Amino acid sequence: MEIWPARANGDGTIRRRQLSRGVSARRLTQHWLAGLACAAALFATCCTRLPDSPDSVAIEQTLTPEPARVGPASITLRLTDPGGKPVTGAKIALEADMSHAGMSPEFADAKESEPGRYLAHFEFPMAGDWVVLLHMTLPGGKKLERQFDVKGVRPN
Ligand SMILES: [Cu+2]
Repeated sequence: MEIWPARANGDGTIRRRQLSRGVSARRLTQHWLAGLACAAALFATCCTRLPDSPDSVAIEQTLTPEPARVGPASITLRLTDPGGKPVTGAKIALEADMSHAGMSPEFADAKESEPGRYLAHFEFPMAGDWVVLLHMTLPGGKKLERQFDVKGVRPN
């Protein structure tokens, strides 16, 4: 990932980059900082894209409609602990992004509809490839981040 030379350049440069990329440089920087903090932490307990460690939460997602198309969509997330028991009381925020310039991300919160099962409603405003990020806080305060691809969202 690109690292913005925030010290070397003025605000103007950052703002221009923000506009040209169509996403918030500040938000991306936060992601980057989170990643850095993550890397600095013990790898064994670290968050994203590592194979599930024994103490990690399994997440199963179901997207409807399937295949995805432009318009309203919903995602159901089932969180289970290593013993297969539902993980209740988690806070889950979704962020859906496209990679090209000029798109702003879509945000939604998932609500627990039954123990360990969380439902979020949001919208795909454009056809194409999306990435859905899950920002989760478990009841004990532990934070988890996951992402999954939603390729080829169809035009309506
Ligand atoms: Cu787009």
